[in-house]
Amino acid sequence: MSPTLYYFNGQGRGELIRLILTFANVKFDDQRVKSIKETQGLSEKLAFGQLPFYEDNDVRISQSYAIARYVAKQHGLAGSTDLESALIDGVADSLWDILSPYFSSRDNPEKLQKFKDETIQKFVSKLEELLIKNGGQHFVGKQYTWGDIAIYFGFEYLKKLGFGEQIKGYPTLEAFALKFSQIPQIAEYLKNRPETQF
Ligand SMILES: N[C@@H](CCC(=O)N[C@@H](CS)C(=O)NCC(=O)O)C(=O)O
Repeated sequence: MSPTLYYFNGQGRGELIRLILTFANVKFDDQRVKSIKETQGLSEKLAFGQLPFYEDNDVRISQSYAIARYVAKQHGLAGSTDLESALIDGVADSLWDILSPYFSSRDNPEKLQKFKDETIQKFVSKLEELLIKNGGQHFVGKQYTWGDIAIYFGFEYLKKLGFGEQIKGYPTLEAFALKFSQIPQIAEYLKNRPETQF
């Protein structure tokens, strides 16, 4: 049986996992649930009562980064040395250093302005620098890793959340994102991905 990823009908904490599985050409059941409670048998399986949740036969994993790292490791996308893996983790962690401040400030106009004017620039300019320093194609090493996929997701997600203007002027990141989106299995996935609210 193919693995199943349970998440809500949105990108949020689930999309990075969907992209890693897609990049690795893994057929998976993309279960987009309306509610945890209303999905029969789901809530008893969740270690922390939250989604995303990944199930592959008797393997059950909660927490988005635990799932992402697990599937990335299975498909050779998590580095080939301990140091490379740590550097990839660092890149991937920066994704939620950008996104968490958005989710905690979106209902507070003053904080949201700070997010727009400072937080985005701070991280995105560093990511542009890091990418250039490593040759412009990948954040760590010479091939795609889940760190690259995390930043691709974050860069595009910021546009979806309405911050397209704030991430203009980073040509290396823009070219990197475009190239990733044109990988055949990713292009196919993006073409068929449902339009969602978040
Ligand atoms: N640290 C967790 C956070 C998971 C999380 O916040 N999940 C939210 C959706 S994005 C959820 O399941 N909310 C429903 C609930 O808490 O009942 C992860 O990365 O997986």
